[in-house]
Amino acid sequence: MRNRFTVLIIGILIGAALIYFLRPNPPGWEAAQTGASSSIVSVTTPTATAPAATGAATATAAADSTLAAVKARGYLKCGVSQGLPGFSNADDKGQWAGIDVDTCRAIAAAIFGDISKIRYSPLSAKERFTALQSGEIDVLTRNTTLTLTRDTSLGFDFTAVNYFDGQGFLVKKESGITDAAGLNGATICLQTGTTTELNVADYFRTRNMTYQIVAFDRNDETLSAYEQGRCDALTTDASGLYAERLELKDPSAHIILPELISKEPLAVAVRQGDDQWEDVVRWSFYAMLDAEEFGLTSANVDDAKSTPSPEVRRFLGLDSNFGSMLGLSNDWAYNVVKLVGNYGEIFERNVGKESQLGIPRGLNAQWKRGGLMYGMPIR
Ligand SMILES: N[C@@H](CCC(=O)N[C@@H](CS)C(=O)NCC(=O)O)C(=O)O
Repeated sequence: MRNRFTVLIIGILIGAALIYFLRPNPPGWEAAQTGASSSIVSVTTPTATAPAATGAATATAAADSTLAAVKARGYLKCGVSQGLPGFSNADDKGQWAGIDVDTCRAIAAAIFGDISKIRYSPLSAKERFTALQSGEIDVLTRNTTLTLTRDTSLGFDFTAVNYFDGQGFLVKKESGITDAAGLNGATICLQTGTTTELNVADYFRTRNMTYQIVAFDRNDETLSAYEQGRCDALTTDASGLYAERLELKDPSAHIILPELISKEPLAVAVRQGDDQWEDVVRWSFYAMLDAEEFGLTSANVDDAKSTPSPEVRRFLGLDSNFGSMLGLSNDWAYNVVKLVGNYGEIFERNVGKESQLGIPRGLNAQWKRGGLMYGMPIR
């Protein structure tokens, strides 16, 4: 009887222990979970109200902030092309110019009030994405088309579209080809690592046209292959075709076909997960769009400081603290306009009527003039 009672007691104790240890949330589970999530929050979200963070976590948070890193380094690192007139191109003295270069300068103007504080990394189409992923550059301002795949699978976020484009074809006049239908059976030169190959495949297949691709890693190789007659047509963004044509021995011997076969919204990319940096990059560009809408230019922005217009005064940082909301000084937008100009200015001098490319504003006109350029409200 006593033995049976002892066995029963031991059995009850073992059962209770099993129930306790095998329950879904074992001891220490809650503490471990809380600890893990709070340390992630404190590392990636360095706000004044974040949960008590350790010194180490705070240091990591500061290092993770691209804006803090750029300020501490003293210059901005922009990824640009290896040479595409109108977008990013260096002259003999190594001076960069182009609409992408000015987009990069706008960010440096907003941060430092100084557009010399920039290092440019010339990147091929293939190299550009790893350069951004690895941290070699802070921002990619390199005629890069915003697509769902690039947005979701590369670890990037696209900020603003700085040029709305579409893909076209360049052919020799003597070929007698005057439209894309005339390309049936053609050999087409293009650059690898670009959106162009898939667009060509889609376009030709849906029209039951045959074609052959000749692809190169570098732009100069692609262009010389076209010039040497290794292909019947060169394809890329229409803006690129205007630029490439100028590099040929006799530009007037080549025509751009009328069809655009795709949408190529060229946008500025940053690494995903740094919202503050994304904001700085996006609003630096919007400042140029808003300036154009306000009629502010690099030449008149100083006079505008005496304007009674409340929205212009806020834009210039006279009666606002938008700069500190972005982690910048309150004259950030003034510096963008003063040192770089408004969007119309950068368009015309780089790719528009004041440039050799002579591209009309088209889709890149202000929304009030039938285009797609729409500055988000700075208020
Ligand atoms: N927008 C397209 C094409 C971009 C692209 O790389 N285009 C070539 C041909 S215009 C280029 O910029 N080459 C200049 C270079 O590689 O430096 C994309 O994002 O894939």
